[in-house]
Amino acid sequence: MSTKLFDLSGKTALITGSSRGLGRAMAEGLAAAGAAVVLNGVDAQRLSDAAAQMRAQGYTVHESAFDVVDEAAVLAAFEALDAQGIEIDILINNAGIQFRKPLAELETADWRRVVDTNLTAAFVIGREAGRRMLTRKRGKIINIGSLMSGLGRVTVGPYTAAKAGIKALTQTMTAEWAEHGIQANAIGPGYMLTDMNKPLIENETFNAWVVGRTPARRWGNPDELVGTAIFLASSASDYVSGQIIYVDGGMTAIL
Ligand code: GCO
Repeated sequence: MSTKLFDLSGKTALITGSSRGLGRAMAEGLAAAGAAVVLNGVDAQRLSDAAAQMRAQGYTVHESAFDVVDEAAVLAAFEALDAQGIEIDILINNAGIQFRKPLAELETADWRRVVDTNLTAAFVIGREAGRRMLTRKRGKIINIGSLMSGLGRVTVGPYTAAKAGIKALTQTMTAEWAEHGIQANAIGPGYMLTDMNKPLIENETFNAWVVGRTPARRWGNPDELVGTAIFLASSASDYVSGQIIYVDGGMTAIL
């Protein structure tokens, strides 16, 4: 019984921003659990390389190269999936960027770029996937939030506003779609060893702060999100909606 609960065989998952980092780790994890995956990224070559590596592991992998902030490209990508008969059962809204600057120095254009990429895109892609899931009366949506979905930090204002919005968008998806068989939840990764965080990891003072502030006394590895992603993508979570699960070494649990 237990293993079947987490079996994703016969399901197809679209993971945005999945040619590297957290998205790639989750794509590998869902594929290992039996899902076919649709990889997404803006860099077609990097996407193709990632797809080839995953196919070499025996996984079923489709590629969909589009920039998540380009609404026309998103619509075209979903129409292409429709035309290929590829139904998205699981959506992971993972793609995101970071831009660190104090609010008083921040240009509005930079604010908009981060919010558009990290929040508005999750709405647009969530709407397109959700419309199709509603016709089938089933679907799983996993929005990737952050520690910043509930906590603030200096210099990451637009990222924080967007990730707090991700938590709220997840709750609205739940309010409107749970009765139609769609479960929408969020994952809040802690400080993970990713390219986006490279400047922080290499900063001795920041690194010491993360290690001291995190009960687990270490940064997280991207593959440590996989278990939570499989849980939220599988029938094991059919009565879980609108939640955010922090995978953060305990950081949000303590002062
Ligand atoms: C930062 C980091 C964080 C982490 C992550 C934490 O500058 O503080 O980029 O935002 O990346 O989002 O959940």
